[in-house]
Amino acid sequence: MNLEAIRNDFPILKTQCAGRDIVYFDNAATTQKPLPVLEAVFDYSTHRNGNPHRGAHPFAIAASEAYDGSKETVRRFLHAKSTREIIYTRNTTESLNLVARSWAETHLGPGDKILITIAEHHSDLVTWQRAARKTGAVLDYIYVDRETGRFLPEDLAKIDDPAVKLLAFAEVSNVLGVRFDPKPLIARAHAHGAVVVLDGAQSAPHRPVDVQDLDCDFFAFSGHKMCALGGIGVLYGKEALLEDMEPFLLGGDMIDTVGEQETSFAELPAKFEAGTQYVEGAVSLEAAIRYVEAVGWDAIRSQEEKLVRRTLEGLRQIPHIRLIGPSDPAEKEGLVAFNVDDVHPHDVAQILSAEGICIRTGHHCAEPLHRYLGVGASCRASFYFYNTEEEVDYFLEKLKGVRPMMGYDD
Ligand code: 7TS
Repeated sequence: MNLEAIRNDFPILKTQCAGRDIVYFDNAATTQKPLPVLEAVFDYSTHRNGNPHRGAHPFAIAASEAYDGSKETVRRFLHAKSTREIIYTRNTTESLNLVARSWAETHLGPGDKILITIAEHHSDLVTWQRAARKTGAVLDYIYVDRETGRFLPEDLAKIDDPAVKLLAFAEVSNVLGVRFDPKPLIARAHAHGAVVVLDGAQSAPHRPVDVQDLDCDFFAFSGHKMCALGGIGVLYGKEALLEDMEPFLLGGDMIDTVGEQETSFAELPAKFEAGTQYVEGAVSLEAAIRYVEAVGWDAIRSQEEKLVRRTLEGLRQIPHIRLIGPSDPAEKEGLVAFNVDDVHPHDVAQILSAEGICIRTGHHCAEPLHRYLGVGASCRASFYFYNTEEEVDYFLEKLKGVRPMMGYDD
């Protein structure tokens, strides 16, 4: 991997801050966009912009081709059977809401259980709370070991309960950094016919996905976390399930025929894509997938592993650092959350920000997990393939200065 050439594709990384190139370690929140992605959108907007699936003029046709063509790239990226199974949404959150509204709220009832984990992002948690409340189903949790971040084995047995009709979890936790191998859990849930929803927000940008091999029923991810523009996300769903679901949004482009009282819906995937589609987002996602694939999954993985290893080794040598989740680099996927004793995470972030380092603080939309771990908030450094070991060293050096700056002398 030619890191210098890659970084040249991301002009934003050259932003000057505190006398140097900015250090962007907030990639789990959103990644930066490379020139080929921005150029693809510019090219579409300057030469081909139209409203897809409407009209016979050249721009409407070009827009339809751009939109539908990008779906084929996403299908290939996910290894889905058909583009009928690929629905564009705004982001992971909307994808999960679609499943909650259009599947869970119409297929579950009293006596049923929804099983999620304590490590979920709010978008994979609050959604199921409402589905449970509306249907009378019970929402239950798989808890994690506070040291290793791994699911408690005794809680995994909950999956085998035939009352569990829906299992939802994130493949990679945005706080613990742990990857939960989804395949065995999916097989276990399928043994009694439960539907499995995978939140791929933190996994799809970093490792190849094969929804057929995983055999998950739904898979959600966000384009903006993998170099695409904000506002484009994906929901993959097995065709038979999607066929059996009511659309979540109603309006133009998702209909077959409309009468005064009754409407029949369009075929998949249009049934779930009401209104004028976000073609610019679709174009950006296609370009982003091509970009990330050209960098290569092995290169991405090895760069992120290097960065995580160096960070964890460095943190170990700084007194008063408390890691969130496992400390073994082999157990971490591209992000490290931590706290500095006696210093509020917001102060840590502000001190680092003044040095040109962007990290995230707060509960990272995982409030129940933070409460379970007994911490109010945490700091998080999250990496992507364009980050460097030099940036990690700079971050560690500045982090060392945080407690002294707050008046502690050890
Ligand atoms: N699921 C996980 C595991 C996430 O990390 C996030 C976003 C989402 C779902 C929601 O994604 P969205 O694109 O719909 O917002 N996580 C974060 C984060 O960790 N910091 O900012 C957003």
